[in-house]
Amino acid sequence: MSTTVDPAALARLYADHVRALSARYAEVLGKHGLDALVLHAGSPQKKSAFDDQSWPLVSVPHTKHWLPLAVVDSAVVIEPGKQPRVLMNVARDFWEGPPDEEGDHYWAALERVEVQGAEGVRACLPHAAIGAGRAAFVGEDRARAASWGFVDDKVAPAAVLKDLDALRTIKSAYEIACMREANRRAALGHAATLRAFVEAPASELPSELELHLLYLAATAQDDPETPYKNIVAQDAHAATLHHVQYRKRRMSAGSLLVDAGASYCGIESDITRTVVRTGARGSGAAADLFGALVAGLDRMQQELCARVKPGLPYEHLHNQSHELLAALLRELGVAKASAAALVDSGATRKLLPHGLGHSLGIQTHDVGCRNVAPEARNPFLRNTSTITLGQCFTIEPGCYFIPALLDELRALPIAAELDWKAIEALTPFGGVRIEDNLVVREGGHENLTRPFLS
Ligand SMILES: [Mn+2]
Repeated sequence: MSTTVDPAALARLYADHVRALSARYAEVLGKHGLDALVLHAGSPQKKSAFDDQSWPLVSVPHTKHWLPLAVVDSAVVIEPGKQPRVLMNVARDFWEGPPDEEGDHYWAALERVEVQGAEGVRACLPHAAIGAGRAAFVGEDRARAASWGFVDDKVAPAAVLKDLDALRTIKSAYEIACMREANRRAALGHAATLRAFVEAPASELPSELELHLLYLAATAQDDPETPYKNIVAQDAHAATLHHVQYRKRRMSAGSLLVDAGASYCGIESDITRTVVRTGARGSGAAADLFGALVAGLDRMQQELCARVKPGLPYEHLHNQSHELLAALLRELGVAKASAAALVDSGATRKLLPHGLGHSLGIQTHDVGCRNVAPEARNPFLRNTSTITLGQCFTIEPGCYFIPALLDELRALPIAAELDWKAIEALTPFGGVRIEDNLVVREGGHENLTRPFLS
């Protein structure tokens, strides 16, 4: 796929990224008495012990902090004072070819050494540091670590990993530029998919599978390359938060929820939009009510984004999302109880069971922002950090009609103050989620999604 990123600017940003990351790695190494870190790209994972197929390699995320390196038995070697070295495994048999590399801006800042297999990597490792117990292996293949000479307590030491995770919560200008491009690409997929669904005549509605394939085509991604399995859910399927079992047959399809992203240079986006067919294409008053819910959630999402600023605990924003949802339910006539009662009774949490969002970057659910447990009423919240300059995270409020949770809602005393006719009319549409990707700026934020997708 073509890119709008200027290659010269990207190379400059990348050089700065590597310089800053090298300094921060050097601090972590010093703290733990280490002279070197070996970041392993990964080993193939068998799909089943009973056949010979492996999953596509998902590289150990720590290598992606430097570069996307989805090449089996390659490694990045970090030694303070030396240029970071990529030991690139170029051994090939006649069954498989090399992966397609996007971008060549890496090689002005990193040293590239081509090696043959795991044995070739071993020959290039810092043996003195490994032998003296002053080097650690970062990866999940403990057998490979042993074969490279690492003793047990130098294989993925938890204290080192925790400090490396902390480095990932603040994004460099390079990572933000990549995330912006990942948002631009994902937006192409969302626009194509939502348009195909909303504009189709009733007799030619695309199926979930057709919409999933359309998204892949519009973003030029193969299914295993997407940051996470696309969620493409029509009607009641949208009440399954991670619906990935795409129906091949057409559904009656009043509503469509698409939660899907894209990657650029290993940095990911994660976007959700929900639409409903209304008016002449819709199914009457229920579709119109659901349309009002979608529009209300969209306003609410933008209000929450507007409140993002450094110093605010993310969990406060999460709690505010419940207050705003309660107000919206009252506005739509779905609830008569006070907003405070709807929140305090737990009613809003039956309709919005997941967290407001999560850190984003190398991984869709990136690490380092849940170092303390959330309040008991927010068990699934993945971000309990204090909002900090340079963090990237999602803001993704929703409202769902999940049969099992509606049963629990019906059992609460506050159920008498809900309009169950309206809830029953909305249930066949499944639910709504609206999700953007934000970077925290001085006094506020930059929305990386909205410039490309309303
Ligand atoms: Mn998300």
